[in-house]
Amino acid sequence: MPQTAVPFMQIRGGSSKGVYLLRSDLPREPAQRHDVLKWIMGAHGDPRQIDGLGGANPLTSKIAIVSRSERDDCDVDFQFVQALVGEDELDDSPNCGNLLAGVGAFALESGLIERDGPRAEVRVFMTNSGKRCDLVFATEGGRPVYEGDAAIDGVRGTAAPIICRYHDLAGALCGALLPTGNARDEFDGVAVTCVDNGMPVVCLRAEDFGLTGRETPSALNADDELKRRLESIRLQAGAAMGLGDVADKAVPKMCLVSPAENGGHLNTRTFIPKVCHQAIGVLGAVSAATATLFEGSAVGDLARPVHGEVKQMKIEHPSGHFDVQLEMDPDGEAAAVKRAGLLRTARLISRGDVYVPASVWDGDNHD
Ligand code: NQM
Repeated sequence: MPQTAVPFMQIRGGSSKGVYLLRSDLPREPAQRHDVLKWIMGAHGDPRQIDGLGGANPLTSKIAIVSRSERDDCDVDFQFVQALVGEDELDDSPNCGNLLAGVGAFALESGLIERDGPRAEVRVFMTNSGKRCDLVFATEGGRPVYEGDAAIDGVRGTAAPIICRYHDLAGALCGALLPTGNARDEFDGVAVTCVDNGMPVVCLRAEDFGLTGRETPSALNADDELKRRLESIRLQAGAAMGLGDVADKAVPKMCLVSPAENGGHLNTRTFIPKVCHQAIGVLGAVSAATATLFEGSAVGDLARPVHGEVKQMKIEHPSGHFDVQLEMDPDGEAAAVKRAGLLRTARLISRGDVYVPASVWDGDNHD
């Protein structure tokens, strides 16, 4: 039996890379779709993902599923799926602000939507979080412009800017900005602040683990005792955040915080959740910044204070810094962020067909 061809694009979205698919090109039935996605990525537990398109790292083992939105206030729906490296599992609970950056380009390139003029605004409904983000970027002849002068950490050179305007991030996955109900909790005797401002993140003090917070990701990845302690706290914090048993989930992320040293507001080393990020995730950065703003936060005193209703915060990470603009809600709970503005770039890398065995899917039963 011949294999089944599934059209795909591979796009660098922000500082991640993913396989972008139209929902209508995938099986309608969820269990079969799940199977097909695993085959597309080669995500059957092999950490090298040798039999698929996955890149053998959490940042390159990502999937975006896009469809036309039925909502009046959005143009397209975006579902993010993380193929867990080395595990025979997919996790569609978290969102990804990096892959999101490529969704507008994919929607135009695939003909899902059309835009005229020099600038497109694409309103994206993020199905993982039930929240909206508007992407604004340059276009020419109805296609995205990729070249430009915007630089983001974790990506060489420059590219055309994509402005990402997030709406209502608070409690995106856990239902509350402070999912445990507290600005500070303690697990295994370590003080933490658990926040969900677009991404569930547990913030800890690097010094509580005998670290400066400036260690390289490879040094931290080689520290088995640190990883064991973080995972023990993560399992307890995840349950306390209402996420249930998180052993096989990509959230919550674990963020070690220390004082900034390069003019920023705070310095971070983030585990996503078992491997240290070379930079920091987009929504992870928004949540980590927010964690420092609460009265009584476990990491508040490590951050340089910022004042005003619109807070520009510079989050340092292993390969540079990430600028977050937080527009605070003056009527909301302390540290409620009304809108977050972020700069990303994206680039179409390849497009074509990816093949799955016909015994897994014969190509029928799609929308
Ligand atoms: O936090 C890494 C990334 C991410 C996710 C991760 C992301 C986000 O760098 O919004 O972008 O936390 O797994 O792509």
